[in-house]
Amino acid sequence: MATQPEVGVSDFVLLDNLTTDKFIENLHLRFQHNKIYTYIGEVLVSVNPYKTLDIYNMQHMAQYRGREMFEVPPHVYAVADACQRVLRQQGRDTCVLISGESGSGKTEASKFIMKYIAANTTQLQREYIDRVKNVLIQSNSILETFGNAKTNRNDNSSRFGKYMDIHFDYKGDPVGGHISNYLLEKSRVVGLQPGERNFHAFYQLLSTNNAYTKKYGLASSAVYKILGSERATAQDSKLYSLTNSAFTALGFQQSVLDDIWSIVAGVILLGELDITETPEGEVEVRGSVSPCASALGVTVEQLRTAMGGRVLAAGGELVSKRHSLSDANYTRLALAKAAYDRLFTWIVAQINKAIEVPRDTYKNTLIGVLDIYGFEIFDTNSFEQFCINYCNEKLQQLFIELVLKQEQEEYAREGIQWTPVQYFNNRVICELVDAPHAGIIAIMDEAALNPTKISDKQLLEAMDKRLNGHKHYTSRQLSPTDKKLKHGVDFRITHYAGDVTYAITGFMDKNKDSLWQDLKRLLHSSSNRSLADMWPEGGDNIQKTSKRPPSAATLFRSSMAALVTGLQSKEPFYVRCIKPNPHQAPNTWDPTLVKHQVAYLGLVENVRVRRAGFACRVRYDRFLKRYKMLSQYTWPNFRAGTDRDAALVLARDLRLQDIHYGHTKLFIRSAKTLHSLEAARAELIPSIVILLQKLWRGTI
Ligand code: AOV
Ligand code: MG
Repeated sequence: MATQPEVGVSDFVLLDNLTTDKFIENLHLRFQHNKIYTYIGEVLVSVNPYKTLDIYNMQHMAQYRGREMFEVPPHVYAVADACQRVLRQQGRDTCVLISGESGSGKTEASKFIMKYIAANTTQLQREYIDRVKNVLIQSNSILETFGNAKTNRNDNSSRFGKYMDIHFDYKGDPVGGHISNYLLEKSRVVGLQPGERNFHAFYQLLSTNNAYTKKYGLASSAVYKILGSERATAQDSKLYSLTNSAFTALGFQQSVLDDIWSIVAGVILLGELDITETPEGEVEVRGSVSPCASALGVTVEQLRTAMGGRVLAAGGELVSKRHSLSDANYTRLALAKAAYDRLFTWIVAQINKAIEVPRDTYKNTLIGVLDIYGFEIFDTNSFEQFCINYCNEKLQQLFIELVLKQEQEEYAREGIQWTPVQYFNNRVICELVDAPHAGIIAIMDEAALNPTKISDKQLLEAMDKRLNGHKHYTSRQLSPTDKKLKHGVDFRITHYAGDVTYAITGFMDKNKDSLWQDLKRLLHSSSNRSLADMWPEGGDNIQKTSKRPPSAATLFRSSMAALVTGLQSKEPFYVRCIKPNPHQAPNTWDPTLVKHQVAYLGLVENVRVRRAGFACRVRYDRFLKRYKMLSQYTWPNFRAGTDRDAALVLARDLRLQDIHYGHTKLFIRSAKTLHSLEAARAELIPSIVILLQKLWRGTI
């Protein structure tokens, strides 16, 4: 592999006359030759091939083991190896940030990274390490079953955000991990866009005749409302058994599996409940009441009561309130969404129990892999897309801060000659969404707290008033001539990755995200032990006045802030994924689509910063400590000046090329120079050791 001729340049830094067109030309040329990976320094650009390439087997893995990134052709394995090397050699936490729009290959990249890490362990395998490796890999298939769905952009689209920490022991072997999940798109449970599917789990359950379909009277050939027009496929049936074996491998008991699949069946059946109104104005629940109640582990009576009305605690008294027909239907769907959403989070928690290790058993080093839903523009964009796209803004902001901004600031601080590279900083868009008291989330929360019920339309009016004049926000009220926006319904955010029009309908409700206490009590009372366990607050005293929980957007904002803080403390590696065409087709290149992504990901700016940048920067004292033995002028000590003077003498003696001297640090332009220094050091060290031993023994 390493001997194959290179196609184009394998690192964009080496491009002559850098322009966006030249950049894309190189990317395209390589794509045509199935070279889907190219570097910008240590940043990996990856183009989704939409076909199986023979570049991921064990031999390929072996080629990357312990090799510097520039020694071998670009590959996602090289990134994984670099991560592990930083961790092993420097004892530093690392993370891989994978970004790109929906369908660009993020989840696949994250899986290759995990696969590589799991395979790349030391020789002496211990049983529990094998178990951890297995769990890391297997957990993916469970998460995808319950958290992925077919969308119009991607047949296996992640509908949740995932950040996985893998913990390592002192030998650098994985000993455990932790998964954090972010905001599952639960509205999908009860509402699909045309051509899309619900979560894979539903179809997998229906794809075979199994104990659950039999028990709850479900049939693969039947049409179920929440599943849209899609049916289970042969692939679903294959995946159903894979999911179950993954559960078993993770140590889930059969009784827990029964609980899980029963909840999935219960959610399907909630979709089938037929709620009507009697001539007396009472709500009547018909249809699949009995199997639905059975699947959720409650009685028919309990289910009917929960749909028919609710009990409120008002001024110390309990008051019953009957539901209207629309309230009852709202309740039914809210219950389905909440039950599924909790199920997902609970499964993640159980997986974590299976892989978590006490802190004192690992060396406190870890690799984090972030695979989050990509930037989305659908025909209709709602609250979920708003959160997903905000999340992508935050990640882009992190990239800008760490790759584009800090690098340039450091050159300025160190007095290095430098022509600043212009780039678009999306901070202004992050603030449009999350600024305290002024951003969209704050305005939504204020509306949610208002004692009188605020409608979606009123929320939009409040946003228009407060955000009037913001360069990245508009609505029909603010731009009356913009016919693409529906008056009183739509608003548009000019995201870093493009304009997205959001329909305000449902924002208030989805943000409040409240579930009536009755429903929590219902689920907590379930004979399905796992389901009851998922809803501990259902056991609270109804009289207890609990504080209103934070809104969905506020929770999401806080979890994003915590995520970003966690990532900032680690040594980051980046994978920037590109989608070559919108049809999920192999060998197809859509120049406009690619150009758009290259532009918004800031890849050309990235090359400019990198090109003017340096492979290595190191404090003078550290540089000397490591390399002073390479020159007679600095070994064993340099007494004729400062550390900076010493470094200068050392670099001249070794004839190092393209070294720049900052105020406190030395900058080495090329990775090759760094490598040659390391090689020379490695060669000298044995003779120095012998020398020192002789000195100790007094033989010289
Ligand atoms: P995403 O994670 O970026 O989208 P995926 O990783 O799910 O995208 O990739 C989408 C599909 O592209 C996969 O199901 C594969 O069929 C194909 N694919 C991606 N990478 C490769 C590869 N390296 N080799 C072969 N096929 C690949 V989303 O989750 O929608 O943002 O929310
Ligand atoms: Mg994904």
